[in-house]
Order: sequence, then structure tokens, then C-alpha cells
Amino acid sequence: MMTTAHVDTFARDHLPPKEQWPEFVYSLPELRYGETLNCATELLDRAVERGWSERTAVLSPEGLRWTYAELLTQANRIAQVLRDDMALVPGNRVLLRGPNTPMMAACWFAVIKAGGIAVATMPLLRAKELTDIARKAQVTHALCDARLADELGIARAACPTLTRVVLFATTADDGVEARAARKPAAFADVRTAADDTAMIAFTSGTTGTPKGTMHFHRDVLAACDCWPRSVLRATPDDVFTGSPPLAFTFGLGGLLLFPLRAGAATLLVERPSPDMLLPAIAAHRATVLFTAPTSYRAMAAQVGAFDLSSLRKCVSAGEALPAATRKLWKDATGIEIIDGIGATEMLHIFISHDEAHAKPGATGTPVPGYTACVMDDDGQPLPPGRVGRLAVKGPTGCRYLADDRQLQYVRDGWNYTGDAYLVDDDGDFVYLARTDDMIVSAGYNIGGPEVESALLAHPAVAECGVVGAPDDERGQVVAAFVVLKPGHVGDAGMVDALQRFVKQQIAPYKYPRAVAFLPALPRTETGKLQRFRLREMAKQRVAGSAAP
Ligand code: 3UK
Repeated sequence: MMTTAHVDTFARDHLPPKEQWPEFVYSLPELRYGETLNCATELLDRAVERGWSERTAVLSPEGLRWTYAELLTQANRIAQVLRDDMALVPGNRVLLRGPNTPMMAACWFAVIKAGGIAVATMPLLRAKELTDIARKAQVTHALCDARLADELGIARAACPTLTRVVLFATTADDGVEARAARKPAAFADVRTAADDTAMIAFTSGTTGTPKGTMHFHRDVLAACDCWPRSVLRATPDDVFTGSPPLAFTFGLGGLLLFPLRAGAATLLVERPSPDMLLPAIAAHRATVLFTAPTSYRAMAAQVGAFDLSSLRKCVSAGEALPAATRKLWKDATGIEIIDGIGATEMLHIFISHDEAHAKPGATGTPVPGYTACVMDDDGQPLPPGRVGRLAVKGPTGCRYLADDRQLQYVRDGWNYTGDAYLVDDDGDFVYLARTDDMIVSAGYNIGGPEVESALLAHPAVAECGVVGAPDDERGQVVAAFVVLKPGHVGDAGMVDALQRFVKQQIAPYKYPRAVAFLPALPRTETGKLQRFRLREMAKQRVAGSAAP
């Protein structure tokens, strides 16, 4: 039995019942953690003990640079602001709100050190979404970047439990920086149990109320000790950078936890659009890049103007990496992208490949520590070549905060990610679509991403999204929404050219019978295409007679 350090037992009280948990597998020797474990102690205090105190830990393009010792001290001081000024007790939930900055990183560690539970939120969230999250997680405290304080202020009125809010990125005397400066540099981290909840990450779901996924201290370290060790293999000389927000577990791992676990540095960019990221990489000689497929496409067009010779590893996740995008980036930079599928429920990446084993169109193989399987609708494993539901298990897994949808994500000990996959003859896992997004047209199953991949290979196509549109005759037809590159015109001739092009690339029955042109595609803050929006558009166009 592990002894919890949580005085506020909310998280433990709202875990799903044990019998609804996935099976947790600790097959690797590096995953044997002690029963008392604080992941912030392991990542920061141990880094300094290891002799990394003078190495750079975090940087910003604005010129800020903190060593491991400085980051540790800042986190220790903020932990005391939480405990002594804000009356935090272990187990309280602390909402974090801010763009990716060194202060946001220090605040994350401060919460964990003080035994709090970090509830990081995406910068673009509005009051309504913040309210949903704060109410669901019964958030008691918040540390918020002063520039994003307005929406949180509105949300607060509807969140009775949220009584203590302090702002950072401010010189105000009652702000985090000024308060922290008045605290001693040392702090004794709360000795949490390995199975105390360290963080609640909310999914960027498109339907229903957001789902909070609960991750323990040992889960955070397990994420650091699986994919990063076996696939990424960073060194202390690496400089990480990229675009995903720290509130998205792709960003938390890739831009904070993994670099620190490796003794490396992380360059945190506040507004990481391609035109900000590229000069930042060049100026700081970044070596490891994390971003989404759409951002690789956008950046590929601009690389010529920048010295990217420092880059050595480029990681893509969040949605499927089209073969055309992999090629575009390789042609532009010479670098083979590392693709990996991860999920908020799983904390990070569980199927991936390294640079040497990249295969266009495939995600890769299960990351050591994880097992993956393609199942039929009854939960029976399917043979290679057959499309089914992706199921995985490993040292991390799904525990929703007070949510019946636990029963959908976890069955028979497996985590079902909601993705349609097949295993090819080489044993590589190939993504088809989200299970709910498979297009069924005249009895054929078609994955939108495969058609998108084909379209992206056409020189006039900048971006595209393919969904099913309702059709009386065929049930659904394949409908493509295309963003053209500058200088191309979306006329009937272009529709015809794109349709013929797709028929040459993949089985002709998959070609888009409907093609429409858009100035931009609807995307989430995490770079994911919002297919439901495209489906709504497709439906409306059908209803208004002419298909898209
Ligand atoms: C999709 C992919 C194909 C897939 C995430 C890396 O995306 C992350 O988490 P989310 O909870 O979404 C999970 C879903 O996104 N997906 C992600 N990566 C890929 N599909 N190829 C990929 N490489 O549908 C999955 O079920 O937002 C990614 C690390 C941490 C994460 N949270």
C-alpha cells in the first residue's frame, strides 16, 4: 500500500473504479519507481544533483535563459507562494493558464512540488471552456499569465471553488514574480505517492463536456522513460523547440518533461506560428523540433530563408502525417520526420519509429514498454491486413475524472483510442482514420486521410480535408475541401484535374466525387483538422442542392 500525501482527496475520490482501469504494464526495468515519488523532484532536484545545475534548462526567443539551478530555484519559490500565500494543501487542483514561457514551466513544476495537481489550459480557451474545466476538476487555485487574465476573471464568477488566483508575467507587487522573490530558494517537495495524481489533462474533444484524464506521478516519469529513450534518444546537448502548448500533453512532454529528463535545453516560443518558429530555430540553433503535420507543410515553404542546419530530429504527432508532407519536409531540410501517435489519455506517444525506420504512410511499431493490437468489434485480435480498432496497453493509460466514457475508452484492460488501424505485412501499424470518421460509400470503407494524402501530392494543393457527405444513392460520397496554393484557381478545370490525379494515385473508387475550395481549413489549437465542421459544410451544401 502506498500512502497518499494528498490532504485534499478529491482526485482519489473521483478516480474510475479499479475494475474499469486499463491494465498497467511495467515491462521495462527503468519503469520500477519507488512508492514515494514526486515527478518534479525527479526532473529538477535530481538534475541539479546530477551536476547539471549550470546547464541551460529553458530559454525564450526574447533572450531569457535559465539554468537548471535557476529553474529549480524559481519553482521552489513559487511552490512557497502557493503553500504560504495561497494556502494550497496537497491534492488541491491548480489551473495554469499562459502561453509557452519559462514562467509557465516554472509554475507547472511549482504546483507539482507543492503536492498540487496541475490543470494546464490552452491559451485560446474562453470563459465558457475554462468554467467547464474548473468546475469539473473542482479547481481551487489558479496561476495565470496577466495577459490572459480577462477570460479567467469572467470564468471565476461561475466557479465557486476557485477562490485564489495570482497572476504572473507582471511586475505587480502581488504578482507571482514579486511574491516569489521574497521567498527562500530552497523548498522541501511534498513526498507524494507514486500513485498520487500529479496532473489532470483535458482532452480537446469536439463533442460533449471535456474529459479530464488523470495521470499519476509515476505516469509522468513513465512517459519520459519510454518513447524518449527508445525512439527520440536526445542528448544533454540538444535544444528542443516547437509549437504544441504545454497544456497539450504532446507539448508538455516534448517541450518540457523530455528535454529536462535528458539534461537538454528547451526553447519556449510564445506564438509558435511558422514565421516565429523558423527564425527562433535559426537564432538558437535548435536541434529537436516538435510540431503537427500542418505546421511542417507550412514551414517547408519558407525554410529557404533560414539556416536550419542545427536541426537533427523532427517529430510529428497530433494527426496522421501524410506521405506527401514527409517528402516535402525531407526535400526542404534533408530530415526524415519521426511520426508518432499519442493521446491525452495515454499521456504521450505509444506507436512510433525512429529516423532509420520511417515508412511513408505508416505510424510505426509499438514503443518498447507498450503493446498494441488491432481488434474486431468484439475485442478479438485481427490478422495483418485487416482494418479494425486500435487497442493499446503499457505503463500509462486512461483514467477519466468522474466520467462514464471510461467504459468506452477501456475494455478488457485495453485502451481503445478510437482509431481505425491495420498492421501491414512488415508489422507496421498503418492509420486509416478516426473510427467515427471512416467514410462508407456504396459499401466501400474509405479513410479520409488516405484521400488527403493523394491530393496533397498535387502541386496546386496547399492543404485539404476529406470527409463523407450524405448521399441518397451511395449513403455517403467522398467530399474534398481544398486550399490551393497562391496562383491557382479553384474552377471546374481544377476540380477535374484533382479528381483525375487522385484516381491515378489510389484505387479509383476513393476519388472525391465532390470538391470544394476554401481559403483555410478549420483547425483546433493543437493543429487538428476539425472534420465535424467539414461534415457540417458538406451536409449544408448537399441540402442546398449542388454537392460541395
Ligand atoms: C490522433 C494521430 C495519426 C489519433 C497526442 C502525441 O494527439 C494527441 O492527443 P489527443 O488526445 O488526440 C489523440 C488522437 O489524435 N493522432 C495523434 N497522433 C497521430 N493520428 N497519426 C498520428 N501520429 O486519432 C489519436 O487517437 O489530442 C499526440 C502526444 C501526446 C498527445 N496527447
